[in-house]
Amino acid sequence: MMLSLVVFGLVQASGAGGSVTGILRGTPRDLLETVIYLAPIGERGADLGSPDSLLIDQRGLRFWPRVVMVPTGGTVLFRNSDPILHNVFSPGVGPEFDLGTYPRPDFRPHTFQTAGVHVMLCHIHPEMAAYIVVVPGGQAGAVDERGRFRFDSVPPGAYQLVAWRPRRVPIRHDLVVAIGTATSVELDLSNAQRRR
Ligand SMILES: [Cu+2]
Repeated sequence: MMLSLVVFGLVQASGAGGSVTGILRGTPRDLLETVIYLAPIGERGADLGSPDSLLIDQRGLRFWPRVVMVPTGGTVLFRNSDPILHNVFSPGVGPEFDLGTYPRPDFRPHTFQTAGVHVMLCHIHPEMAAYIVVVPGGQAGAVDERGRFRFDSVPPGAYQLVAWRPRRVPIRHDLVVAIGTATSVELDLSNAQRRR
């Protein structure tokens, strides 16, 4: 099973900054479902430019990957790779939408303008679910199979580091980045409370 969690990478504009590295402690299942991101506190974040689009596959009656993060304005392509029909719809954080029902190998895009956690579902298979975490002005990080993550060339400023996963209260950690600083953070996912 692929354990790389976040397939979205943001290319920072060149310039001096600091780095934030760390490790998430948790079970393999915890790590598989977690996205981590840096959200600027207060002032609007640096302009991230137009993000590349990102793919979520419907395969084996599952959305894959199940959790992804995009900045505001990011586009996700939803592809059907199963030999049966699937549908894609969101009951809505912000506008509700329905991309319709379509066969393999079709795909349809959706651009996410509203920050928040968007739940994606299939009308045909109620057990299918994916989560799109839309963050304004944020930086997405990738978590490897041992829980390590890294953000480089982070512009100076105050940030909140957030580890998010479905059905849990997000773990948040405030930090300040200055030019040339290297910040290291350890977050314990087992402390995250269940959310009803
Ligand atoms: Cu389906």
